[in-house]
Amino acid sequence: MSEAKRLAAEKAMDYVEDGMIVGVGTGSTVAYFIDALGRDPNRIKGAVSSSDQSTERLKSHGIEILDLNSAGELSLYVDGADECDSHKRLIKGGGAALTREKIIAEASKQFVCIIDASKQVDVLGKFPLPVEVIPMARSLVAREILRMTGGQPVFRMNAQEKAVITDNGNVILDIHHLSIVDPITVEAAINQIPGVVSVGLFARRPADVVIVGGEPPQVL
Ligand code: ABF
Repeated sequence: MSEAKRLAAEKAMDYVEDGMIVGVGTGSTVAYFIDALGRDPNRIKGAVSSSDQSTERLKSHGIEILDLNSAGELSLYVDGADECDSHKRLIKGGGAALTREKIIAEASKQFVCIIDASKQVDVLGKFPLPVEVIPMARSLVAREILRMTGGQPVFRMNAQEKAVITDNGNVILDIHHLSIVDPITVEAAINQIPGVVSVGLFARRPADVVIVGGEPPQVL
């Protein structure tokens, strides 16, 4: 799949204009996009990054990192996704960067989502839905989500069996066994639970353009 990811990332370069500040997501597909930006790092004014991981890669190419508060509204945000439905609604957060990704998506006029075909689904929810949670609220949020959705919350651990800690110092619950037929309602309901920082459903603010990598790439 990595060739498809690379092809989607290359196609996203069509949306980059000289002098732009580009919002940059996280993940292996976005890594190809960062490398493409890095071929001519001075073409853009800089990037607003969604994660420490992307920040490092952008810096390694000599691309300036800008603060969203000073950048204002962005013209373009490019990011990957874990699942995408036919309405361009997404599940994101497999890389634990969902909160910053959501902030940048909201701050951007155009959100271009780059995926390979394996991410396309009819109904969202097969990929466990990530929810970023304030550590002290973990059990409360897990109980509420179970009651509300019937989905099974799992506390995300790393390979060393330690809690995954986000760039914001919080933890992640992954909600398994969901079939999300009304993503806007589910997004709003989970967001209402005290202790939830953000939910990895991008339904209220979906992608504007989806590029599915292939020969040729498909632009939806
Ligand atoms: C991030 O990277 C996400 O929100 C999503 O979890 C993931 C997609 O990863 P990849 O491009 O590595 O498949 O943007």
